[in-house]
Parts: sequence; structure tokens; C-alpha cells
Amino acid sequence: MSGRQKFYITTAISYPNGSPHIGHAYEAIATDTIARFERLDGKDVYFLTGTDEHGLKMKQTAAREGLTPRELADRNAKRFREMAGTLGLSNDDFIRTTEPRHYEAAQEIWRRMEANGDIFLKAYAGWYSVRDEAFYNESETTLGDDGVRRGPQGTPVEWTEEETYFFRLSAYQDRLLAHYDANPDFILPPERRNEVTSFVRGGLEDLSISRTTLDWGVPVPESTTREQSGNGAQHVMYVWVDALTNYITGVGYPDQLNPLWRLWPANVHVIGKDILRFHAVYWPAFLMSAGLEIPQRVFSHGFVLSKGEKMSKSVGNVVDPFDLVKAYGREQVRYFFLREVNFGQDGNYSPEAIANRINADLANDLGNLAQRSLSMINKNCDARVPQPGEFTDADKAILAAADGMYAKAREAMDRQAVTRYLDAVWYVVAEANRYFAGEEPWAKKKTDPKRMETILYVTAEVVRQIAILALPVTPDAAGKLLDYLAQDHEARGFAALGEAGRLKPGTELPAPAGVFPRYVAPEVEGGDED
Ligand code: ME8
Repeated sequence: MSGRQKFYITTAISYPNGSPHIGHAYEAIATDTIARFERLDGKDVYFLTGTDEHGLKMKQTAAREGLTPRELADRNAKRFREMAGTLGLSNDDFIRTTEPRHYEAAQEIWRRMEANGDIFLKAYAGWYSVRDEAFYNESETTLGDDGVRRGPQGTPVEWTEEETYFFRLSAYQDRLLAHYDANPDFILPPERRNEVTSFVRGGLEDLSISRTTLDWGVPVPESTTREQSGNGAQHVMYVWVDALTNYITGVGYPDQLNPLWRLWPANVHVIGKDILRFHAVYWPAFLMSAGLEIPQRVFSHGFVLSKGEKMSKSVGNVVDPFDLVKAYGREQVRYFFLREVNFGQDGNYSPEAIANRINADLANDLGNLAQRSLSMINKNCDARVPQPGEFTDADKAILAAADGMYAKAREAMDRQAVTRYLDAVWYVVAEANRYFAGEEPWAKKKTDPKRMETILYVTAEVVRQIAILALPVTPDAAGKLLDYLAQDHEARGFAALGEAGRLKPGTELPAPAGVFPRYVAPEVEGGDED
């Protein structure tokens, strides 16, 4: 077994009740970038994503489409897998909650919670939102002018009464609060902590965790129904009990001898702000009850909005991730979302904003800098890394900025501050452009060719470090830049950053080509944009 530090990271598992949308893509891109960053930093990374296939929402959508829930799940889970390919995700596994391995895990965690005395049968009556798959207290709902009662996220709720199994969530209030207190970084970003702690402080009610009116779910273990049979009804697990368990199924649970089990507890669950309560309250309580360790962190990101509005099919502003990648390119889409939408907060998508980012940050700033410096080397330095002369203050300053990028990026990524990490890298991109423009290597070609070589060496060295640090977000384009700098596989990890990996004068370089083309909007003919 390697002595490397392990790093287990997950996305939420998406409901495959439709095709993936841009919110799903955003979460996947961010999680992938974090996973790649940690891999390049030498960690033993495991990255899990997948689909959440049970529950009433799936059942109802399938019925509307004239399909069985399984047919609907099969069709759309395929689209989610395709999206992983289209976005270039580096996930190690893709879990579907309808797989036998997951039934086994969900039933085992249930049995352990029951063995701990936390599961009991009781009549339930309350408000339920199918869209959120969540119960709400009456006080969390409001009756609209249209006569429709809605939950806190604006989705309609319906009155539900049935005898179900309950989880003794009320018993975990103090332990949860103590856990948040002792682990101030359990919930990030910090703005999101308060909403969780005040919810828990307000008092936790026991949670209904099974359904008899639904058959599309993981069956409650027979041992439970034998001992607490109630009216003899068949129960399936409440979809969130089974969904959250995916994170341990994915690393081998209940087989604790599975080598993947070393990865538990997860380092980070990346999720959207709408499902924080499930991850920061219910999930740790289930794990405490089952005697399992609690994940180290729940990072709750914001929502991607379309020009300030929530994307919705009825408004007609839904952006399809496949179309977006086709129009702008995978690397461009990845960079855009992570730089533009401050990770942890809400942000906006618009065609103008993405075109701007592509042309300003990628094509002009990084692309041109690399292309201009590398093609000058190709033409004027015999296509070899030039031999630098003595460094001036300006050379030293830009090299120091490049050498300092890793520490800044690392500090940001210790808290999954993806946007801050990219800001730190692109700050150096901008500085390097100022350096290059100010030093005018093209003007030195005739007057001081030695100085030109030094400037080109320094610029290429800065581009090298930028490219390594850009690998997590734009893996293909940054990889090409490193090809043009003749950097082999071992020279592409973070261990090669700083002085350790300095370009070696005399190294032969291949002819460079542009890696970030400018975005030019296609001519609109006859109003048809496709
Ligand atoms: O909630 N912007 O699935 P889901 C950013 N199955 N993120 C968004 C978003 C948007 N516009 N819309 C949704 C579920 N998301 C459950 C999860 S985990 C054990 C079970 C995010 O398909 C959302 O916040 O509704 C969530 O993290 C993920 O996409 C999947 O949402």
C-alpha cells in the first residue's frame, strides 16, 4: 500500500428523471477539477459520481412518459454517463443506486441503525414535496394565492398519511451540534454553516424513512418487517436513506475488507445548496447511528442561473451541457464556469460572458502568450530552450510570482476554493503578459539577442508552471502546452513546480500551435442557430 495521503471525493448523485442540465455539469466539472488537482499534488484520489434512481419523483415521471421507472433510469443514466465523457471527467466509478451492490449496502446500514435502537414504526401525517423528495413541517410551508401549498424551495407539497418506519433523529441533536462545534470546517463555505446549525438548534424531529405507498426503492430488510411488522405492509426505504448510502457503497461497504474501504470517511462531498440539510444533518446522524465515521467535509456550492433567473423548462432558458460543449469546446466550458461562478456562491451563465472569458482569458492572455513566446523560440533559438543570461529584477520578479503560485493555489484548495485558485493562476498569466510586453523580446532580436534569449527563457518557464497548474481545469489544452515544452509525464505533477522543474536550456522543442482558439459566434442564417 502506498504511503500517499488518500483523498475521496464525491458529487451528489443526480436524479435521472430527465437529461442532465447545466447545474449537474457544473457540479461535475468542479468536483473533477478538485480531484485532478489533488491527484497532481500526489494524493491517492478516488472520485465517485452516479445516479439516484429510486423514489416517487422517478416513479411519477416514468408513469407520465409511459415507461417503467427502470426504463426511465436506464435511458437517462446513460445520458449522465455520456456527460461524464463529454466533460472529460476523471471519475473512478459511476454508481447507480439500482445496482445489487447498493441494495446490500443500504440494507446493511439500515440493519445497523436498527440494531442501535434508532428505527421504530409509527403513523406519519405531514407535508411531502415529491420534487424535493422531502418532508416539511407545516411551519416551513406557505399557502399561495393560487391555493397551492409550497415548501421552502417553492415546490408543491401534498398531505401524506401512512404507517412508516422512523429514524430517531431527535436523539442526535446534541451530538450533531457538538460535531459542528468541534469541526468548524465540516460545512464549507462558512456562510452555509449557520443555516444548518440554526435548523438543528431549532429541534430535530424523528424522520420517516420508509414508504408503503411506493414499490420503487430498496426493500426494508426482512428482519425489520418480521420484528416490527405493523399492519404487514411492504416497505421500501425513503429515497434519501438509500441515496446517501451510495457514498459508502462506492467504497465497498458493507465489505470492510474491500481495499477501497480505506478511503472512508470521504474527504469532501460536493453538493448544491438545496440539499445541504440531507448531507450535513441526516447523513452524519445515520452514520453515527450505524457506528461509522463521518465525512470530513460537505462543500455546498451555489446555483448556476441563466441571466439571474433559475433555469426552468417552462421559462425556456434551460442550457444543455452537450450543446454548450459543442458550441464552445469542453475546456472552454470547464474554465468558464469555474472562473466565472465563484465556487460556493450563485452565478450566471450567458453567451456573452462565456465568449468574453474564452477570448480574454484563454485566447488572448494565456494562448497568445504561449504561442508568441514559443514560436519566437522556434524561429530564433534553433527550436531549443534558450540559455538564459543573468536575470534582471524584472525576470526575478516574474519567476518569483510563478514559483509562488503553488502555495496560493494549495491554500485555496485546502478549502476547495476553486475560483480563488484559478484567480491566483490567472493573476500570474496577466503579470507574465505585462512582463513580455514590457521586455519586448522582438525588439531585442537585433540589438541584444542574448537578452532576447533570457526573456524567452523566463517566459517559457512561467508558461510551464502556469500550464501545470492549469491541468486540473483545462487538462487537454494545458497538456498540449506541456507537449510544446517537451515535458514528459513525470514533469507534469505539482512536484515539478517551482525551481525543481526549471526548463533545461538546450532541450529540443516541437513546433508549437495555438491551443485556445478565439471564439467567433457563428453567422446566424435564417434565424437558425444550429
Ligand atoms: O438532489 N446549479 O439530485 P438532482 C448548480 N438525487 N447546481 C445544481 C443546479 C443548478 N442550477 N440544479 C441542481 C438530487 N444542482 C439528489 C441528490 S445525493 C445523495 C442525492 C445540483 O439531480 C444539486 O444541488 O436534483 C445537486 O447537488 C445535484 O445538482 C443533483 O441534483
